[in-house]
Amino acid sequence: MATTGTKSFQNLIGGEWTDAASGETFESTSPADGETIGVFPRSGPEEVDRAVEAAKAAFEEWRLVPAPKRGEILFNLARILEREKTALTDLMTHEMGKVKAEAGGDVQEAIDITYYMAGEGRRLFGQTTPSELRDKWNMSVRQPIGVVGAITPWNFPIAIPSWKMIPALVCGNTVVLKPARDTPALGERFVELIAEAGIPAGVVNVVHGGGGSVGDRLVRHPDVRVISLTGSRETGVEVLKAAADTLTHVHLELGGKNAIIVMDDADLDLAVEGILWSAFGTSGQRCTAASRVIAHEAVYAALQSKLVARVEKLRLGPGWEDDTDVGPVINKDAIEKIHSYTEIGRDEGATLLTGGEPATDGDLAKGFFYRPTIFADVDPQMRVAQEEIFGPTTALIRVRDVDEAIRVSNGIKFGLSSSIFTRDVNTAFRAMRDLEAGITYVNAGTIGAEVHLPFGGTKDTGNGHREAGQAALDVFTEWKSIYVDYSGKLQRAQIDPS
Ligand code: UN1
Repeated sequence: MATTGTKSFQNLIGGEWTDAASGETFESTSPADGETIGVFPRSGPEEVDRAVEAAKAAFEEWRLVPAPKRGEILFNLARILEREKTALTDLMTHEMGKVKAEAGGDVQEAIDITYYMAGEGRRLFGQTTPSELRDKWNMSVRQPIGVVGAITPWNFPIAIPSWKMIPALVCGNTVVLKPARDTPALGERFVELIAEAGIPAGVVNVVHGGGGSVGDRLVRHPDVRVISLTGSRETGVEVLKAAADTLTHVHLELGGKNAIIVMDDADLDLAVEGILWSAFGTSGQRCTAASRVIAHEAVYAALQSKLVARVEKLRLGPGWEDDTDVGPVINKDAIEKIHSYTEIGRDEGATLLTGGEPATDGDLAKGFFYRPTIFADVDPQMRVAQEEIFGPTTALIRVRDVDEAIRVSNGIKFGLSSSIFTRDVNTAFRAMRDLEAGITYVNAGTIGAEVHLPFGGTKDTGNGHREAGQAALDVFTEWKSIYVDYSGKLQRAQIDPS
C-alpha cells in the first residue's frame, strides 16, 4: 500500500493499489519551497475504465447495505479523520501551501461533514402522503444513482473531496475520485483512510492524472451516472457539454467574484478584519474569496488607509511556520495569472495601493509567493472587478448608497458569496433579499461556510445544484414515487371516483 513515507503513490482500483499501465508518472511538489511530495501514476482512459467497472460492480452490493450501516462506517471514518487531523494538516501545509490554521480548518470541514452525513444514514427522509383513492398507499423514497465521478480542486484538498464523496456514499453510490494534479497526496491519503474505515473494496476508487485524460474519460464514460466538479467556469462548460451525450447528471461548483459591501454605519475595524480574512486567507485562492470591496463614499478613505496599514504587516512564508499569515499560491501558472491581472488593473487606470509583485526575498524565492495586492479607484466594469483572479488581489470600489452597492455587487456573471457590513437592520434585510448569490453574510466576510447549510451559487457559479447540507442529497439520489393499491380492484387516478 502506498504511504506518504515512501513518496511513491498508486491508484486504488477495486481494492488494489496499482500503477498506471503505461508506467508513466508525475510529481507533486510543494508550492512553498519546491520539495517533492511524491510521485504519482499518470493515468489515462484505461485506468478510468477499470475504476468505473470496479465501482459499478461494487454498487450492486453497496446500495443494499442498510443506510444506517453505511452511516456507521462513516462515523468510524470521522473518528479516523480526527485521529489523523494533525498529520493531514501538516501534509496540506506542504503540498497545497495554506497556513496551518486554515489547513486544520480544511480537515475539520471533512470531519464535520462526515459526522453530519453519517447521521443522515438514519434519516434520508422521504415523504408519505395520502392517496386520492381509497385503500391506496403513496410514498416517495430516495434511491442511490450509481457510479459518481468526483473531480476535485487543489484549494480545499480534503474538504471538497469530502463534500462530494461522503454524501455520495451514505446515499449508497460508489465513487471514482480524480484528485487535483497539484494535491494528489492529500486525495490519496483521504482514500486510504476511507478504506481503513471499512468501506468495501471498489466502493471508493482513486485515479490520478490530468483533466484531459482522466477527467475527460470519467465525464464521458457511459457507466458514470453523476459527475460532481469543482473548478473553473470554462471547465464546467466543457464538462456539461461532454456529459450531454450520456445524459449524465452534472453538479457544478464554479467561480466567484465575491464582494464585501461596507456601509457608512459599519463597524470599520470589524470590516477590515473581515476583508483581510476573506481577501487574503488561503492567499485569495477560494471560490468564496472577497476579490471586491464595495465601500460607501463616507467611509471609503478611512477603510482604505486602515486596510493598507494592516495588509502591509502580513507576513508571507511557508504554511507550516507558526507566524505565517499568507502562504504561497499554488504554482508558477498561478503567479503568472495573478501578475497579469496586476498589469491589467494598472492599464485600466486603477490605483495600485500595495503589493502587485511576486515576493522573492530570501527563502521566498524558492516558492510561489505573491504580495497581497489592493487596487483602489476601481470602476465596477474593469476586468479586475469582473474576472476571477484566484489570488491575493482585491479591488476597492466607491459607491454612494445601498442601491448602488447592491447593483455593483450583483453586476458580475458569478453569484457565489456576498457580504455586507452594516448596523442598520433594514439595510441588512434588503441585502439578504437582493444580493444575487447563493450565500450572504451580514457583518462577516465572504468565506466561512458551515457544512450543514447548502453551499453553491447562482448565475455562472453553477447549474442550480448545491453541495453540503440537506441539498447535497439531491445531487446523489433520485426520487422514486411508490404507489401501493390494496383495494383489490383497478382504481384509475384522475378518473375513478374515490
Ligand atoms: C471553495 O473555495 O471552493 O466558505 C470552498 C468557505 C469554505 C469553503 C470554500 N468553507 O470559504
